[in-house]
Amino acid sequence: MKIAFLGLGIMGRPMASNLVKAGNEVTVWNRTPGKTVAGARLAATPAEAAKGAGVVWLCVSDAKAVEAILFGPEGIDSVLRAGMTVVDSSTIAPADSRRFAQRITAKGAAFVDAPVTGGKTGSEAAQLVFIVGGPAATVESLQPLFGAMGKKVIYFGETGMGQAAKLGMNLMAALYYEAFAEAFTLIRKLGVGAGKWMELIRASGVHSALVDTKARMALAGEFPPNFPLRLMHKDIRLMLQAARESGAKLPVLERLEQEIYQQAGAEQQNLDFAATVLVLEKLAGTKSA
Ligand code: NA7
Repeated sequence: MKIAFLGLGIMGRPMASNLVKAGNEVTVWNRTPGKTVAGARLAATPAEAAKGAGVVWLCVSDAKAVEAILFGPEGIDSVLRAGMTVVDSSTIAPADSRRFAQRITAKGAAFVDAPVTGGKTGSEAAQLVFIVGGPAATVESLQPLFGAMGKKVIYFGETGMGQAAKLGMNLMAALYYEAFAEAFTLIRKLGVGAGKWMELIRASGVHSALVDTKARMALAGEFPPNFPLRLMHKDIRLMLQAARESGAKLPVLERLEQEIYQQAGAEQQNLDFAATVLVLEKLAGTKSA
């Protein structure tokens, strides 16, 4: 299969690499030059990468980036043709996804929203979970490519529904981690040994894979980005926007955004979102390990 992969960030680069390893003919492009993928051809523009491809896969920061790649001066718009499929694995607002899909389908091409969960480690190990919306037959035709990059595909129906489901899941991740981070801050103030306390957490019903991974970061005081804080903040803004538009009330998330994410320093933006514990530690006058 001829595939164009656009966006070689933390998530995109290993995804493109796994498509190459599965035997696909892959052409890659990244806004900032210098990033490559072994076995893939490198293109100078999104349009050049997409020319002649059956599938164009995107994984970039936000809706502005997606829009630039699709419809900007060097965007794929000029080479779109009937039979082509555009898949977007960026996390953006469901409404933006639907807006982009309309313009792409007007040209006879198909659009699928397929945000992912699994972070850097999941992407590198081809263990991503794809959270998908779009035409069922098109989604079905993508199964071999999903299989090359991930372990599971969950289909949520029409365009934008993958994004909607992803926002709900990330909302839980943000709040769930915050529950850990506040408890962690408190027990350390109370003089409980954090390592010992984790023994209790792992033996109890509040244990989870997410807490386990992030707790290791908090205990070490090191936060290598599996999912960067700046991108979780972007997603929280998307959740709050979706809540306003749909009439949902998310009072705890609103406070998390204002009191934690807005307070994180510039030096924390590229760390994993587990670094939000540093904001709590600053407020409490404690310090990470
Ligand atoms: P990263 O590692 O921050 O990578 C972001 C990618 O998006 C990277 O390739 C950027 O190119 C690209 N980007 C950002 N803005 C633009 C614009 N305006 N035009 C073109 N390309 C752009 O993010 P992740 O890989 O962790 O995450 C990607 C998505 O998956 C995101 O939506 C997450 O929430 C989930 P650069 O190298 O900076 O030139």
